[in-house]
Parts: sequence; structure tokens; C-alpha cells
Amino acid sequence: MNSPLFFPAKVTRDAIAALFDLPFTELLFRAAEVHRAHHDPARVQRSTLLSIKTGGCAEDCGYCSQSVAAESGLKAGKLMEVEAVLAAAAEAKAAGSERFCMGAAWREPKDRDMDAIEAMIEGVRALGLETCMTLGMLSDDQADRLGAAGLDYYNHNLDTSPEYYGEVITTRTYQDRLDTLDRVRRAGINTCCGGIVGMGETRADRVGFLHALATLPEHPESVPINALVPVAGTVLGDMLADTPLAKIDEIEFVRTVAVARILMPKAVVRLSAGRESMSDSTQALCFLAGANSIFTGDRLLTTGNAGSDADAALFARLGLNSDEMATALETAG
Ligand code: SAM
Ligand code: DTB
Ligand code: SF4
Repeated sequence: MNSPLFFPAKVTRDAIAALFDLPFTELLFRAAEVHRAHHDPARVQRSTLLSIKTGGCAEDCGYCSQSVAAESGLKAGKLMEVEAVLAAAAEAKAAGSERFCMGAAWREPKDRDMDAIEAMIEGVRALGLETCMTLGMLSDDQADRLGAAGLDYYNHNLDTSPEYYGEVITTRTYQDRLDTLDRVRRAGINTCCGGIVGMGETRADRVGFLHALATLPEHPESVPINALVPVAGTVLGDMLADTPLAKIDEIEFVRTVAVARILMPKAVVRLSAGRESMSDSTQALCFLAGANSIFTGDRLLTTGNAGSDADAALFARLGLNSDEMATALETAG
């Protein structure tokens, strides 16, 4: 399961810390080697997010605009109608997206919402899009229903190290998250599990976070790495506004992506939230380090995103997903 290329048989925190400590160019070289062995390095998947139920969430995640504990000014809405979700998915597909991720600001879904959720999954799949949902904690029965409806991925993040977690969220435990991930896996759904960097955590927490992911019973098939998007009125957004130096260093962010790639060679590593404030060069380093999916469009769930035009320009500049580039690769040998 581990990379035969660069990773020791036993995934310990010390071994992961040693990867982080490598000279940056050496780390990137190793990550790029692992990436090329398992993925097409000239392709980056484009995904679109939609908030199907916004705001009013009972959890207290310190980064999130949608928590009732945040004073972000966000209004709580109801679950969207199935038709409206399918219209947004069709639009995303027409704009070139391959994957559609639906997020709800719930602690957990209510059973009465499950019929609509199933119809969304079936409808989005029928459009030829990969489906992902993130709805909070799940019961066994809910996970089974999502699996039976054909859901491709369920996103449920560990977010950070077990040690730092309690500084960020108090209303559900790390173990609660691990339990939901188990239910998802047992229901035959691919797991999408990652977290956020730049929440004031230490390097040791980033090591602990990636250790937790890489030692799950199976590697997640999908690993979103988010950089904190600071939202005013949230605990962490306000922290970052007061202490701008706490913002994650971009090289450290790229290191985190590279180590994730080496530890979980087959996973799709998603360069997720936070791209809007990242330079093209940093994003290019993330792709070199093994990121192979982004969220396109001008919105994530509730916050802004770079937008499809900016992404098309970035891809053209970097020669990603381009047929001409495939020819150039062949010619260059
Ligand atoms: N309510 C569901 C849950 O948390 O399980 C799903 C939605 S939640 C918005 C999905 C993930 O988005 C979170 O686990 C977190 O990692 C990420 N996220 C939320 N707000 C963020 C922010 N301001 N910056 C970066 N990532 C964020
Ligand atoms: C994930 O790890 N990142 C995406 C997705 N899973 C659902 C969400 C990012 C949300 C960023 C903040 C917002 O727009 O509200
Ligand atoms: Fe709720 Fe999810 Fe936001 Fe946490 S991250 S407050 S669970 S919507």
C-alpha cells in the first residue's frame, strides 16, 4: 500500500517528520516521482462545489462560517430542491467540471432528508459527473443508503492532528469522525478525508494529521488539503486577522501537499480551499508536489474562489489538461 519508491514500511511520526525536514527541492523531487508512478502528472481534475444546505450548523468548528457559534452574518437556509441542484450540476458539467461535490451544514442528516439526497446523487450521476457529498456524521443505515444510491465519495475530514483537534472543535470528537469514516468505508463508498492547514497548528500537528490519515485502515481515496480561508466572525478567521504572521507559509503548505502525496501514493490529492490567495507559482508547486484536483468556479461553499476564467488561464499557462501538451510530451520523448 505504501509507495515502494520512497516510503519506509512503517509509517511513524518520526519518519513523516523526516520527510517534512528534507530540503524543499529534494522533497518535491521525491513527491513528483511518486506522483508520476501513480498518476498522469499533466492532468488535474476540475471539481465544483455546491452548498445544498447553508448555515445554521450546530457544530462549533472554529474555521467555519456556517456554525451557529460564528458571527459571520451568514443566513441559514433550507435544503435545496433536487431540480435546482441538478441544474447547478449541469452548469458545472458544461463549464468543464468532472466532479460535483455537495455540502450540507449539518451535524448529521435527518432521515427525512434522505430521499432528496438520494435523488440528488442519482441525478448528478446520470449527468456523467463523479459525485461527492459531505453531510456530517452518518448512521450505518444512512451510509448504506448513500452507497446504494451510487455515491462515489463521501467527504469527512479529520481536519488536523488528534492533539490540536480540541482547540478547533468541541462539539464532536476525533473518534466520532473515525466512526463515520468506518461506516462510509463499510458501505462501499470511497472516502474523501483531509483537513486544513494554517489554523495556528505546529509542524508537529501537520505531521500528526498526515500520520492519522496515512494510518487509517485504508488510505482515503481522496485527500483534500485546505488552506484556512479566514472568515470574519469565526474564531480562526479573527485569530488570523489579529496575528497575520500566523498565516501558513506557502512553502510549508507545498511541503504538506508533497508529504501527503508520498504517504498516500494512489489518493487524489485535492488542492482545495485557499487557492484564491495563492500565487500561480505556489499552485504550480502544489501540482508538482502531487496535487491533482482543484475546485473551480467562483465559489467554494460560502467563500470566494479563483473562478473558471482564472483557472483556465492557469491551466493554459502550465500546460495542464491540454492535448497539445500531450503531443509535446511525446515529441520531447
Ligand atoms: N458539515 C459537514 C462537515 O463538516 O462534516 C460538511 C461541510 S464542511 C464545510 C467540509 C470541510 O470544509 C470541513 O471539514 C473543513 O475541512 C473545510 N472548511 C470549512 N470551512 C473552511 C475554511 N474557512 N477554510 C478552509 N477549509 C474549510
Ligand atoms: C473540503 O475539504 N474542502 C471543501 C470540501 N471539503 C467540502 C470545502 C471548503 C470550504 C471552504 C469554506 C467555504 O467556502 O465555506
Ligand atoms: Fe458545521 Fe461542517 Fe461547518 Fe463544522 S464544518 S460548523 S460541521 S458545516
